[in-house]
Amino acid sequence: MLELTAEAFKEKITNKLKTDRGIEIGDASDKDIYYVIAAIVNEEIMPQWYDTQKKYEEKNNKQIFYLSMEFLVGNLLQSNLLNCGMLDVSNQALKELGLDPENIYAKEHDAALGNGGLGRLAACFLDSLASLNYAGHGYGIRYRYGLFEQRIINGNQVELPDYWLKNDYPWETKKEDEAVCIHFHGDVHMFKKNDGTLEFNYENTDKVMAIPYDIPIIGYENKVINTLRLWSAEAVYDEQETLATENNEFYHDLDHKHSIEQISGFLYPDDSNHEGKELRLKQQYFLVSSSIQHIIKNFKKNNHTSLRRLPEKVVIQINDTHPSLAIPELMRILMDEENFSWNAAWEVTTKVIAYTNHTTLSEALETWPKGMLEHLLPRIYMIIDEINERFCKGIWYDHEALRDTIPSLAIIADDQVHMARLAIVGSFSVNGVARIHTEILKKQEMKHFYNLFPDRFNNKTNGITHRRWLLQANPNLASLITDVIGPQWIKRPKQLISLLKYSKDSSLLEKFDQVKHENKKILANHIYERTGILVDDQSIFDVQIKRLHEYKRQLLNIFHIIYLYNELKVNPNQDITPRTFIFGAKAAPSYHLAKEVIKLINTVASIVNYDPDIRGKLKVIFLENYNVSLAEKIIPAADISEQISTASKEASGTGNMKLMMNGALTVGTLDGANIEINDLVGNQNMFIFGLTADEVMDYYQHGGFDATAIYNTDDRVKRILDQLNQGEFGSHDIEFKDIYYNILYHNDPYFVLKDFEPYIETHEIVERTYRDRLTWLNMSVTNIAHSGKFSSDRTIREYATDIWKVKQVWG
Ligand code: NBY
Repeated sequence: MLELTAEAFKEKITNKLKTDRGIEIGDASDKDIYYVIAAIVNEEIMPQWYDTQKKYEEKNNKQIFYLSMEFLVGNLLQSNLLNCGMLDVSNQALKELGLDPENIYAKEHDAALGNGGLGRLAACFLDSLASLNYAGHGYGIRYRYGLFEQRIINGNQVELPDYWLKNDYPWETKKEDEAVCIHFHGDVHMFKKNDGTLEFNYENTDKVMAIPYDIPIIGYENKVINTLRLWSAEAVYDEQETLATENNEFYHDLDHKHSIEQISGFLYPDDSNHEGKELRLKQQYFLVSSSIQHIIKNFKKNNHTSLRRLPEKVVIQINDTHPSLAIPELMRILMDEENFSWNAAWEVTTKVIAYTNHTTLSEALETWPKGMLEHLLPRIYMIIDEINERFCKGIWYDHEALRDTIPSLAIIADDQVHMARLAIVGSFSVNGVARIHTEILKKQEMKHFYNLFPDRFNNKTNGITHRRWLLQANPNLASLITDVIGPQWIKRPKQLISLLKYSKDSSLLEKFDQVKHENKKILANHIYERTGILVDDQSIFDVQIKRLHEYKRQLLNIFHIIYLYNELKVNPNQDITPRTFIFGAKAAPSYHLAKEVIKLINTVASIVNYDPDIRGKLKVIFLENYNVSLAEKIIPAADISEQISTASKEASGTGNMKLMMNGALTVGTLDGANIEINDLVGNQNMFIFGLTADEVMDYYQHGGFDATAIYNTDDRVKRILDQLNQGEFGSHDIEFKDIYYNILYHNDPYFVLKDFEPYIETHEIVERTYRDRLTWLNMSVTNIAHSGKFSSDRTIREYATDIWKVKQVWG
């Protein structure tokens, strides 16, 4: 396909418009063009998709199944074009047709089937798996509604449903023939068989069909096409006869159908606060049961041997505990359907399942009320109960020293089922997502488990696909890099390190500066189109884009802005480099304090942006509906990357990696992967401030610090908090009192005041450094040079070698 010319591509577009949509190019809308280009891609890859699957079957190597409740894939047309080698020709053809490629690609509705980092990580991993030609597939849920669309109305977040399937989604293929049946509720009967073993039957279950929709995952220029399989819930139709009966029953059936379809109805919009909602538990079991049934069916089709050999052919990585019912579900199938003994089933299960942990925040650790699980999934509950019993007995008899800790290790305790404990006990690998995070798991949160199973624990520092986040999102930077060091970095991102040789070459640094400036102009235009606000493209673009959470401390950022504003009001002639603060953040709909912070950012923006006294030196932009597509626009234009979580709280972060790779400099705490960025680039190439994780944990152990003392001694802090409390930033004086109270009366649980001073001081250094253009550009290029380590290709290779024990399939 590489030899396809723009001329030929144009011809394909015009022909397809006629044959697929019955129109001439002159009458085609951008959407029509979008659909025909997607069709051209599909035509190219469908045979490759088939060939890849055939090869996998022939080779019959071990395959990886990545189970995740979330895949935040975003837009696919552009990355699909890129990966199958047609992006340049498509861009050129569209331009020759007088069309703007950006506009065409933007016609796709982002698939937002995820909340944040965890979901986007899953999508980056799929891209790397295919690009490195590993036989690895994703299994998820085809939510009819993705993550809500955010509108800002009067400064407040308002949530709208994201009906992303409103128009045809060109990337999915429904595979009705491969549907499987899932059972909920019902009665479990136990029989003793002649050989003395037990048999379990279930009756009166509620049945739900899981229909798969497959999405191709295209490897980069290697003709490998893997699969993302998303399951959709449908009612089971043996109901033909009931449909003809009385009206009431008909409506009852419709109700029933509707409630079943709800299982894949929407994505839960919480990224950190586990809520024990039954529908979510149904979703989890729905994903797990349909995926495992399919995996086993496939194994049987390709291997005429015992399922005891499943671990030779299958590894299942569970993305957090959300799919941890995979453990009892695999046990159930092996024992109840395949006649395995408990021990034989356990042996297989614990060799197949591997678990990734993404958080140590206690409020995010999943537990389910035991009664709820027992009612919804009676047989699964029995199995968990037995896993628990055997596990606890094992500790009691084999680890006397740990007897006292049993209540904190038991899978079922306090009438709750603790999913992380289940996941650790039932898997062969437990990994954290950055070095510090894994160390905290081992030494603190999961230390007793670590003592029991030291070999299970390992670290896999996260990564991002450099194809989407550099090659596609920042084509000008990518081609400048290629001009300087050649194109090898695209397949071997670690080779970005060769840029270091040039990081002091001032004429080259100028070119990097020009690219950044071009990107800033593009973003400034976009901001103007979306908000009507003019931002100065010569100002420092200071960016914080991520979910809104107290621990991520957007509040610290806005306090800094208020501080700068207060200073400028006193001294409008202050000689500062103008700054544009850019935010993108969604808050969980029920997270009151997070929504207050969004309101505060927007309120401060509405004051600062229109205050003539400060002469445009500060601008605050909150871009609504932050999503993957918007990230692709903001990241290439960022000068500063705000990674300012309370140390120990951010497991890894991945936005930090994307921004670094695009030449932004990090202002950050020693948390998550910031530490590993710092190891590479050194203190002289980033702006580190604030408490360390050890200090934070020390404070927690000793009851925190005295927030009021800081309020009483630091005038800058006092002024800001009083402004909030006295309604200076609001039409009603109650507006920001909750933030005020949370800091002063709940003792500032995320250490905003404690880190305020070092943060302000660090930003003063940032500003001085920014003025020293060559130093700044040298730092920026140094960051890009070291960013290759954070390609998800490196991460996936590590998973493949250390956890999955799989090799690349060919090539
Ligand atoms: O996973 C994030 C971590 O906060 C971040 O530090 C890390 O880089 C990233 C990838 O490892 N966690 C995250 O995004 N979590 C969620 O989105 C999430 C979603 C749902 C639920 C919990 C967490 N839930 O309980 O429903």
